[in-house]
Amino acid sequence: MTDLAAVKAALRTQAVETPSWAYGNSGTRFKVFAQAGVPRDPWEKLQDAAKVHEFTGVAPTVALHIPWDRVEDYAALAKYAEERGLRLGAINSNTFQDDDYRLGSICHPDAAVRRKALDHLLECVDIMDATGSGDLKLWFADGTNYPGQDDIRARQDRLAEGLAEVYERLGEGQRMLLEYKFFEPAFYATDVPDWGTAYAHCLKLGPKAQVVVDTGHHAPGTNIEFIVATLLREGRLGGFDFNSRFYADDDLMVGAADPFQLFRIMYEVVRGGGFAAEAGIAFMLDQCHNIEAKIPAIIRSVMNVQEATAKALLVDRAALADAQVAGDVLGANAVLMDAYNTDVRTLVREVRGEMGVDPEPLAAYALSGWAERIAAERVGGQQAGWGA
Ligand code: PSV
Ligand code: MN
Ligand code: MN
Repeated sequence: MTDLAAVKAALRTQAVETPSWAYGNSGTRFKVFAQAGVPRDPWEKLQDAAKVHEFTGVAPTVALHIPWDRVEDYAALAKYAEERGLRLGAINSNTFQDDDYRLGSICHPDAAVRRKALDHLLECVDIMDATGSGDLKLWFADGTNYPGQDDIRARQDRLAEGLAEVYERLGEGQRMLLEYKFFEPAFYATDVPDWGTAYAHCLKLGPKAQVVVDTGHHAPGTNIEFIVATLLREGRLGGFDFNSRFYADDDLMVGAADPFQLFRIMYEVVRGGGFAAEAGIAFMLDQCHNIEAKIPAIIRSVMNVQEATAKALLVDRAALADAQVAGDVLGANAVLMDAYNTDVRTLVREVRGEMGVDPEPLAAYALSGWAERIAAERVGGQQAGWGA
């Protein structure tokens, strides 16, 4: 039997980080459909993030992306967040948008370009100092399009050298979260294509270097929960970039394409002790809402993570262990499926009520008038920056 009070208590401690870029306009390389009321600057993104937190109760931090969220005074931005019940979360670097990065950033064959990229990463750590953020999130677009284009091994050496310099700069309570992605924008060889490569670099760097699992960055059929279990077991799972994919890096709402996969991932998190605050796992969204309304889509995503977590917490671990030890294949599978097939919507409504949050976040948001207000007040919304 699962202890329902304990499940609810755990759910009340949940924290999902929303990405600043999800609040802005985004699209594909074919078209960016501008929406009314989207934020015009990082301050307005925080206003919207505060609404997501207000109506869900479990989205207290916001990830920034530099330079998309560049401001004069980052301490002031952190204070602005605090005044709205938020904190600034991971600082995401951007070494992929300048012309200089055509052949890569910290793996580039030219030392001058590598220096430029590294200076940007170091600047991101300066920003972390000002905002109080604990995580530097690194995703590199580096790679090659053709066999022979550059030396695969030399690029790994440059990567290791660059990461080591950034690692050295990290202060007390700061971490480096290294993201991997199997392809795109490079199509022949990506320099950090998989968790093994990310893990190998992190292992060399030290304990402040951790792997981040973006759920959209794997080949079809990849068993992501196995990766999660393995990284957790090795003490190297730094966090998640949650989203859904049907084909490539779709960045659709988490839990939309495959809620069962999200449940399986969350089960391994719970199983591996990763849900406890002390584990320090960052549960971030990395999404773009191209055609749907942004704030409701982010609220829905947070709810999807919450529901998957509730189901994962509901797994009767003792019964599962008994069935596993007994070699009861069908019985063990049934225990897991029982939890997955449980309708947890009433449970999470109750949890919200206990937290002083409206049990129906989407309806409450719709009634709040915020969407109408920002549509009237904000003219000329900002593009997320990541338009493709
Ligand atoms: C690009 O693939 C990407 O989607 C990565 O997942 C990053 O986390 C994100 O952009 C923001 O830089
Ligand atoms: Mn990501
Ligand atoms: Mn991505």
